[in-house]
Amino acid sequence: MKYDLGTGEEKNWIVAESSFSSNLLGKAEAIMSLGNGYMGLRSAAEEPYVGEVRNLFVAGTFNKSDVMEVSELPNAADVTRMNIYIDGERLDASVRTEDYVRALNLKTAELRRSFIWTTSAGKQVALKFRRFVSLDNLHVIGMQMELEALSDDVHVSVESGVNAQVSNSGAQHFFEGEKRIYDKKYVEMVARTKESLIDFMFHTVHHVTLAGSKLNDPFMRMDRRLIMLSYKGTLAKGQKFSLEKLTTVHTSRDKAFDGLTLKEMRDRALSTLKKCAAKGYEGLFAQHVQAWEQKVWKQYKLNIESEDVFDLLAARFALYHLTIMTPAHDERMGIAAKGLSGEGYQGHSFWDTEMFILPFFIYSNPEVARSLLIYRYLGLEGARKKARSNGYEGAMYPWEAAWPSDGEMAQEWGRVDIVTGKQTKIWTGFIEQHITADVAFAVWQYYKVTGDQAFMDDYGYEIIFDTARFWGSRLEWDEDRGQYCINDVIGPDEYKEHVDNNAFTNYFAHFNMQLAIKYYSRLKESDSAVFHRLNEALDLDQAMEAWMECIDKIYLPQPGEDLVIPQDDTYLTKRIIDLTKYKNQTHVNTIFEDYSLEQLSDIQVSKQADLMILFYWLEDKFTHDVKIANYNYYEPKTIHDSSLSLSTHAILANDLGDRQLAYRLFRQACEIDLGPEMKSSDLGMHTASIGGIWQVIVMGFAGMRMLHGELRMDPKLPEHWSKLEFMINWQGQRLEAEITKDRLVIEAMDRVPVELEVYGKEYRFNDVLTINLAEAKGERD
Ligand code: IFM
Repeated sequence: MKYDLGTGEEKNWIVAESSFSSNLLGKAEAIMSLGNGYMGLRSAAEEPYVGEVRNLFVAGTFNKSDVMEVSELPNAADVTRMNIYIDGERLDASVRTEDYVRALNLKTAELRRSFIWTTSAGKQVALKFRRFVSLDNLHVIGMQMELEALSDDVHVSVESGVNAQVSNSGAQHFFEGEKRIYDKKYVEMVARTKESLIDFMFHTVHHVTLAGSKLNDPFMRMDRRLIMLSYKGTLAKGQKFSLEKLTTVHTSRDKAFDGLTLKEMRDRALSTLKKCAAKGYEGLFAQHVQAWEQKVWKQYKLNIESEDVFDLLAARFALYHLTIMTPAHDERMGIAAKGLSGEGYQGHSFWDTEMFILPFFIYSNPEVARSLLIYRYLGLEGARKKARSNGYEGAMYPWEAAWPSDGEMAQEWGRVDIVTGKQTKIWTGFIEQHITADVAFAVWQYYKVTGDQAFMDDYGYEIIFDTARFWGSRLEWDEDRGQYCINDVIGPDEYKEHVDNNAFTNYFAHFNMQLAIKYYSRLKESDSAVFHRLNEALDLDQAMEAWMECIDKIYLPQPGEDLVIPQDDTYLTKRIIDLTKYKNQTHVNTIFEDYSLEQLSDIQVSKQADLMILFYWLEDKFTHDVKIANYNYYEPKTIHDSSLSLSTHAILANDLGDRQLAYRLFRQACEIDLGPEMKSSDLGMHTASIGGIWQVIVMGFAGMRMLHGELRMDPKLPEHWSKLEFMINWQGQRLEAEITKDRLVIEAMDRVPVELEVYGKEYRFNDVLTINLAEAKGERD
């Protein structure tokens, strides 16, 4: 991949590849994917290749392809494929290609591809492709193709339309739908998902010119799940064939279509397409670029001045993907672990959202954070269902969530066990339970940072109470310890299954119950309508008694003599092996070439941050020395096989004072998707890691944190950064910060007083605060 192709205005905005390899298609398809949160379009080339993955996902349109499968986002019809022939020979960029460049411009969210191709008979053409998925009108996909003849007498044939002959790795989600072409140009394809019965409507129109003259009356072809129009003509040297293709995608899940008949939806969708056709690619693109400027680049205002251009590009890459992965338009939808960029994890939401992505939105765009938390509120239905079916009370959030009412969506069978040759059972959906406390924690964070009381009254308290009810019923009394334990779980470190008292889980469950106790007391005292409503619905008086009985008796693993906290009851008793080979691996999961998951359970090896994430989020519960001792103990045993690991370790390393290591880990976190490992993103983007990049920059290097409701900033920029600029929202007000080597300047944009702690000293300001960092640090030390 190339990150230095952008020059002038485009400097640090271009993610590109400068050669074509048909063996390594997945990387560019995923990291250059386009989208707007409503839909995500993987950037497969127009002309098809073996091994490509052509995906178009529409958020929230989950469907179950058969009874043995879990609900997943169906791969919608392919509107980008074109069959391109030059003198009857199929275009194939893997041979006789020069000057190949495929580039994603992060600023304009446009994908461009250009190259020169020579046919086997020696005729040459220059091709240029452009594509965007509009952030202005979420239903629109714009495409352009231009072919210039570099030889004389070049015969061009291009077939383009809507191809619904697609599947999710073979699973077919759609009934064959109705197909229609209006006025020989407006293509319409309708398809309905087989189980969830969601109607999809695809509308496409082409505008084609040959040597400047419009080409009408294409040859029209309809086949099973396919509509294709073909345009042909002959070009003299220097003449051009241009094709503009505009597509709209709508579904019956669209809120704007609520209550409409299929006919009405189709008519509306078709009329949207006609309006788009009147604006053309350039008109629609200009509106799209404007939307990116306003809603993303101006809104988030993130800037890094660094000796290494990669740092700023990586930050922008993160903002780009955070925008396109997030269904901000609809609170019934969550963020998928791979966003809308690949089939991995089937479009399901994990704790990745609450712990890795949501902090970005809480601080940068609270409205979106609110919508993502309402998704969890709506998910209480599925969470209660899961609790009941497991014999617990309250709300037990699914490890993998799809449509809010679905409940648990995790698959049951996974990779091959190299010892038995059978598929390994995936236990996460049954016993990775910390997600329930993670959701409650996220609600609390949102509340403390935004002060959004209406959200708490309408949604937040209910989540906190009902998750605490779950933990109340989940705790098990341990006679020997004389304490309540949480047995048989998987903690964040998924290489340890069926463990008792995973420290992260226990501390978070405790935190969740403590919150419930605090809010119960506060609400009861207020004697408010909210209290009475929730008390009646959830029997809080009784739950409170149970919480009070347990809260001080929950077992919270403590540091031993060496200050090491046991990650779970047995971790420290397991054997230690030399992990050098796996620590130095170039791609993840190589340990499974030597060990089965069951065997890993007996080794002190961790997949990802576990205690470290506990130290990060509940920082005041542990001393600096304890954090250091545990970092030194566990990091060497952590092989970062999960993309969720590196960003947390980078923040911790920075907190603990190792700035070089922190930067190195930050860089590695950025390279999970942007790095040289060409297969890492095949199944889609690592969205948690993308959220983690923002966290390392703002919560790590800028040292911005909220503790006990107080705002703090302890900057520790990497040595080679001369400036960091960013914004956050704090208690409803936008703050804009600039950190240089020696100064912190922070401005309260609404001129409302803010209290801020910097290196242990309290400041209060309501306009612009300037702090000399060396002095402030000196005073503290
Ligand atoms: O949620 C993560 C988990 O922590 C590690 N395995 C992948 C999941 C989805 O990203």
